[in-house]
Amino acid sequence: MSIIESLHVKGFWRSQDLVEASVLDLVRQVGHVSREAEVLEPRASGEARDWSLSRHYGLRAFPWHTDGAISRHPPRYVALYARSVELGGATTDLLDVQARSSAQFFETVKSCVLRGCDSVGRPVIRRAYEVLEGSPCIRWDRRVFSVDAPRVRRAEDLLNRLQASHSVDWRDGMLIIFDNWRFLHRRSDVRPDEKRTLLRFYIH
Ligand SMILES: O=C(O)CCC(=O)C(=O)O
Ligand SMILES: [Fe+2]
Repeated sequence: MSIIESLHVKGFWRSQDLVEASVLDLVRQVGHVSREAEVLEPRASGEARDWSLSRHYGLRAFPWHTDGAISRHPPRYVALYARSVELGGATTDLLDVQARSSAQFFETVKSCVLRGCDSVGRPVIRRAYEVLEGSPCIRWDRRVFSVDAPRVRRAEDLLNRLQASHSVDWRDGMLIIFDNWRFLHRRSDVRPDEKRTLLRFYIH
């Protein structure tokens, strides 16, 4: 199955033993890459960029979220490449909202309205589910959006009971690409001395 077919059918594609120089070409087969790769490294919250997940969670686990959840048009695909990782280090989990086991969560999310604030404190309201360009798109990020509304809290409770659809044990040279409109993802906690450098591309 080609990368595109795999992403359309399974929403997920992975490969390994790739040299970094080959990654951009692969990622560009999927769509438009909007900016340079971001370098993701674990940081204690006091040392992290504003608005990053590390700023909020530091080395602790990042809970289930989608990337760019606050944006009107979140990136369709996210590619993560392991530039340099330690074996047995933090994992990245993925959750397919279209999986049968996610059905109750997905149904609940469909009617959730998310209220939060952008990076300069302006109020933002977004639907947790909408159809964009003919495809279902979910948004979730409780760092940005409050979980006070009963329906949102219920969705969060259901979410926290679900098992990951995939768990990525990183090795140098691994690349994963996933549909950020269909999958939530999370990171486990990171040891304080753990070296872990991933590259991230947003694909539209
Ligand atoms: O480091 C990871 O495994 C994922 C990081 C992530 O999801 C993020 O920074 O948005
Ligand atoms: Fe993320």
